Amino acid sequence: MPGTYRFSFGPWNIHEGADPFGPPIRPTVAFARKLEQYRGLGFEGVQFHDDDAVPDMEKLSPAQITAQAKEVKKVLDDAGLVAEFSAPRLWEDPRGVDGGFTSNDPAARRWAVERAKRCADIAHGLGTNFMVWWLAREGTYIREAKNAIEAHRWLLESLNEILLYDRQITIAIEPKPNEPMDHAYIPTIGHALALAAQSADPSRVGGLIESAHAILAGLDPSDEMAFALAAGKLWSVHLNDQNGLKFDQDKAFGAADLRRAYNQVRVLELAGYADTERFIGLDVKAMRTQKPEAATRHLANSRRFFLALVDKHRTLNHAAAGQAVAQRDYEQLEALILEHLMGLK
Ligand code: XUL
Ligand code: MN
Repeated sequence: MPGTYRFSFGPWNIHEGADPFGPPIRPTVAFARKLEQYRGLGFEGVQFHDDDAVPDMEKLSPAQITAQAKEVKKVLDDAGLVAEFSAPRLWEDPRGVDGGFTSNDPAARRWAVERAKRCADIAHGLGTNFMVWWLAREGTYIREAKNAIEAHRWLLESLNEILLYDRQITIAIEPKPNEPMDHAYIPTIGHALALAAQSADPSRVGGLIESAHAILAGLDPSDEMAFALAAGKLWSVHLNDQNGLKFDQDKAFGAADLRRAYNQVRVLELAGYADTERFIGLDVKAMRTQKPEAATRHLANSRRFFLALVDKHRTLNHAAAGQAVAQRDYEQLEALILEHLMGLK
């Protein structure tokens, strides 16, 4: 029996449509209302930033933070949902303006590590051991602003401090090469896994690959995934799509390049990812022009396109494909794939 996939998204994937040149164009949807929509859209996993779960966390004690996270867990249980991960949102706090873990200001670095500890507490309160680190502002607008050697060492020290603080927590690093910073540290999965290997407990540090982030680094997402999969380190994915080297678009999965999407599905199928219980996260955003009443369709559509491509992979004539590979007849292989994707045969 081929495995079945589990899907997740984050509350930020139902959003107001603001961009750097214009205000929100859709009303804010309350968190509780978002949760109500998960099951209907075909999702069971909820991705959290720490302050999605505990909005006032900066004003609360560690005990109060954990208590609030546990309350959210009850809401999830009642809705038949599970938390996939908690991620420290360092980039929206004034102290994280120049990065947290790699800030030149020692007070900001200390704050970032303490915040990540609370994020780990929140993960446990929500019922998961899993954290994701998207290193939003760990980098620079101009290279001369930081000593990058020192900054990478601070990043490793911060990672180690969290691993030692919490012996249960596992951390997936979500690499991205730019935006909001011009030059982001840890731009690819190779960088992320190198950092993992140097850490105090390499077995508890892995990666999350987002399609758009790989494309922004000029790389193919399926090969980035394969690199992590070969090392047993692909612990989640953020599938979406991206039209070339622009701002991070978070388009619906497959919307820009269907064959590139197919290859991401193929590599996950080859790895038996569906049997790992890990989630297929869809980090997709509705277009700004989308009216409020249909601003969740990008999520259901991305899931549907993913499953349609799974079906394409499973119904491919694998014998014919294998024969073409054996004969090094890649024209034949390519025709086979394209005809199958287009439904010609
Ligand atoms: C940013 C991004 C984030 C992370 C979670 O590009 O992808 O939403 O996935 O912090
Ligand atoms: Mn993401």
